[in-house]
Amino acid sequence: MAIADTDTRTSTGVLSTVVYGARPAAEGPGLPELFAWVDEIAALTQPDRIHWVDGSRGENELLLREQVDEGKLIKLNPEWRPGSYLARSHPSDVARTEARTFIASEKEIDAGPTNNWADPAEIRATMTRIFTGSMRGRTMYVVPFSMGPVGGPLSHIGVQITDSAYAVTSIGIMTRVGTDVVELIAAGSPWVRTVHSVGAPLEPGQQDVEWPCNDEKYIVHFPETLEVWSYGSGYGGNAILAKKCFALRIASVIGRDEGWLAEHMLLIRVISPEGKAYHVAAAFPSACGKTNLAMLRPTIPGWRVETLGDDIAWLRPGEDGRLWAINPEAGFFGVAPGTGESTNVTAVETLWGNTIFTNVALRPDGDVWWEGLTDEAPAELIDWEGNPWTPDADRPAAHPNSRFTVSAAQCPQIAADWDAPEGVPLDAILFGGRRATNVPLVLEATDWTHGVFLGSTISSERTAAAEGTVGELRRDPFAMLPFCGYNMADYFGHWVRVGQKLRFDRAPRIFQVNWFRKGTDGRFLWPGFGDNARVIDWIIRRIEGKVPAVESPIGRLPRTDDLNLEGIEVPAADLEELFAIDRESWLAEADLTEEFYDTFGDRVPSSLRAELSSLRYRLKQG
Ligand code: GTP
Ligand code: SPV
Ligand code: MN
Repeated sequence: MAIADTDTRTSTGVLSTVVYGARPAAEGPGLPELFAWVDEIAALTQPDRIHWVDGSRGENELLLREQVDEGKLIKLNPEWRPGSYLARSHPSDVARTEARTFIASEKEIDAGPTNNWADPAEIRATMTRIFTGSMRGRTMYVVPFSMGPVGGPLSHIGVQITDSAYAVTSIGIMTRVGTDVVELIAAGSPWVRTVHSVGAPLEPGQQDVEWPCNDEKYIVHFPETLEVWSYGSGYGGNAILAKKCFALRIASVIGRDEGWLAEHMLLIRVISPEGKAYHVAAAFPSACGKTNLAMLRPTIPGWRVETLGDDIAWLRPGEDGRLWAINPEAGFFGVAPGTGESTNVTAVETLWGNTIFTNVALRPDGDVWWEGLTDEAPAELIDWEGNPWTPDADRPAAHPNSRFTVSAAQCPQIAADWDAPEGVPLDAILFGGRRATNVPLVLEATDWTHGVFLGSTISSERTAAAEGTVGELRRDPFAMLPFCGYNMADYFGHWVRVGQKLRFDRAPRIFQVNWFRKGTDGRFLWPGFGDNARVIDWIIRRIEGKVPAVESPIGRLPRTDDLNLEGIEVPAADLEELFAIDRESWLAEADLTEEFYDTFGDRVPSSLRAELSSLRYRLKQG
């Protein structure tokens, strides 16, 4: 059934009625399959209505207005934050739920020890059971989307079925939604099927809640049939299935089979004082600084950064022997806390309007606030759970994983060609994590294989982006632990093989960085944020062959004199500590790496085992 809306924005000023939600009137051999699938899901989930999303502005406005009317979104004061909304989730539904995320590959070994495996036939039966009638009393939206520019050579398309209007409006920001995708499907392009239900059917007359969800949650991926089924959560990566579920878990499997890489990486263009452009991708775990680096404002004169992407990059070896990258997304789903004028002014400017905020605090004047937006908290707020809050409260006003959803095009330093279908050629890849100890500020790999070894050994302290104990150190190779759709040891091997397809003198150089090393007194040793440009500056001088590096057992380090520290005060002792290598701790890390590798049995590439042996050898040498 279609929804009629009265559109007052016609040029003549005359009221006209626009109808949204109708099945697209496309034609082509691919359509019967799409229509049959939608019918099949509707028969299973039994929604009251089906709404085909066309991605138009008018439709988006209608969906937002409906959510406000239903009490699911709060419209922010347009004087401060035009076109913007606040959503408050259920307190139990605030982050990705890794324990409830499954890879249902035919063979358990293909999911590997780092994923929760589910038997596809068994879990399909479970999905059929829990999705039966799960959309009763609700609208089922059909959202055709493209990851990457529609029809681009590196792009992939999919359809999400969902009973959450919040998800629809979020997907509208994060991906390219529209009828042109249906036309590609009609013409026979392959597409990924994703199904999402918050798992909260409404009985006739039953009052809906602000944030419907279910205590029982399932995020299930079928890599062989390119399907995602997500149940019970309305939040972030659990509900915007194009993001982690498709663009990382499913896409990593497609990439394995087709010879490319789907990565949890930001993507930037760095322009040197000489005007030369370099492209850098960086993989850091969730809430470890990707959005911040993606929007870097260098504190050293002459340097500029253009944003290309902040969370996901798809990398493909080109005919020219270089590694080409696109950002498949169209928006940012960024961490709010810690985002402020002094840390990420670009993000603050990006969020001027047209933004959906989730789980941040509400100001009395109808604007939003979160920890770190300003140095001082407003005297009065409504916290993320809807309760009155004052600065003397002993809890944060915004949830630590509260986020903003905003179009990439709104970023003031977005690259003019950020959505170029062919992408950009990479000059450097950075791997990082949140490490209070051991890992130096920056380290250069000796070659591709050593770089892959570094990526495979990344550990990071847990953050609020997923359920679990914040601060606990865990392995997060390539920042992909929660996002790799297949056996991670095979994934390491795939990285090695992709390197072999690149021309050795054109492959991106690989570095490890750590903005989070702390002194014994618990404070960060490195100022971070805009000053991270100083590290990028060294990296680019290395690429240009302009500075020598110091060999160390773990990789190549800068001579401290080569770091541009003009204008900042980093005490000499801090600088020394930032690069200190404690052989005993590194030998202990090597033991842990071996233990980690052993969990994969004999599937870890022998070249990485060899890297581990050489590392130990170098560490034991005087
Ligand atoms: P996801 O969206 O979860 O993938 O996170 P992300 O990797 O994009 O992390 P983001 O840039 O949002 O940063 C997360 C937190 O780390 C924020 O609170 C930032 O303020 C903080 N952060 C980012 N960069 C730095 C840095 O250079 N130094 C320090 N100390 N903190 C940083
Ligand atoms: C992350 O956790 O890495 C995110 C947020 O980017 S989510 O989309 O919820 O996965
Ligand atoms: Mn992320």
